[in-house]
Amino acid sequence: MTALHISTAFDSGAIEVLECQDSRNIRLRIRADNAAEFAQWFHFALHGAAAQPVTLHFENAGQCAYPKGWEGYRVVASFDRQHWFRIDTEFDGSVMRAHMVPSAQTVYFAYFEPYSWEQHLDLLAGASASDCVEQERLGATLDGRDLSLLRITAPDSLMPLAQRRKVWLIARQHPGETMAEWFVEGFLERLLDRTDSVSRQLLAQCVFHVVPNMNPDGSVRGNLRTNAAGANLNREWLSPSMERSPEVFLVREKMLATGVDLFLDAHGDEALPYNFVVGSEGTPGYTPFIADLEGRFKAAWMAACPDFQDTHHYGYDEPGQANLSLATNWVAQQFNCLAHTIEMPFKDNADWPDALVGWNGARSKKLGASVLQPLLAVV
Ligand code: GEM
Ligand code: ZN
Repeated sequence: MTALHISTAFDSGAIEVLECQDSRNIRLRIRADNAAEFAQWFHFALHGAAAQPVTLHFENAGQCAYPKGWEGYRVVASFDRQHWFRIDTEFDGSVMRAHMVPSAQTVYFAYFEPYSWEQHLDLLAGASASDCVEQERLGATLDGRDLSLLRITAPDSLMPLAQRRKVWLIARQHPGETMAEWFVEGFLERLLDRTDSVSRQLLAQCVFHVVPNMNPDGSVRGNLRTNAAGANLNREWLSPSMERSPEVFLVREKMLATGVDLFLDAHGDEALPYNFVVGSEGTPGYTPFIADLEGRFKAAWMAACPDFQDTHHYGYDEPGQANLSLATNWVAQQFNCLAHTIEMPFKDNADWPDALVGWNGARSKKLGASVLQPLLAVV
């Protein structure tokens, strides 16, 4: 019998091991972000447990950032790091326990299907092969990684560039919300599909600015919610700085240069098992025109994709009460445009559950591809 061992020495690897001798009693703690208190993300490999009954005890689950995120949640596992599935999991309010009998000596576990830095670089490189795409390095993150933007439009469209709608899509301000970058992968695959007439019309009428990963350092470090300096990027939009939040500083500067007609910010939600959006109803500049656009956008998305719904969501900010340090609110106020935060579930879509995988990367990709339809409805 080989000894059990847990490894985290890989992209977004994160867990604290208290005890790993008895496969039934593997005692773990979810560790906090490197420079902030948020704890929820985990990703690790277990070696040596083939054919043994494994129980993982996440002993501090009740003290994590979003304890309600563990209610009805199932841990994600994989043998080949390509196909991820859900395993039996229960949460007693304090400890979360997950059970499986691995069929192989090595098995990976994660909070959600990971999206690695190498996958990110491949996504940028693959998209850049299109003659509709220009890749632009906006600058460096605090750990020295490239912050990259894709500018996408039809080079041969008859519509003058100045008349085309400027559509911005950013994702993964919160690095543990990996579904956001899966969403962008699906969005780009469809947008660059020359056989898709929705895509061709959008590329003729719009200039897209896409940031697939707003938080490279937090992603690689295995943080849930913050960058290398401990900044929650979605609270930095009023006064970003190169010292604490260069990711927001650089993207905001680019937006001010290009202008914004429509903004989407892709996220994941720990507790609500649904796909939904958050609008900018609480901003001072909110108008009936924007409210009408929001309604048309959501109606068109529901018509295009049953995985999207507008019944279960965060509720609405009171008029004038929006926190303008959030991307969606700052952009809506600054550019008087349609702006939405998109939320996907860490759990599953309760309207259309999938017992084997729950919500996952492939379904996030499909949702990302489907958003082209409501974009066409409003641009
Ligand atoms: C959320 S956006 C929160 C918006 N809430 C309301 N009530 N307008 C955040 O940053 O907290 C996005 C996310 O993390 O998923
Ligand atoms: Zn988020």
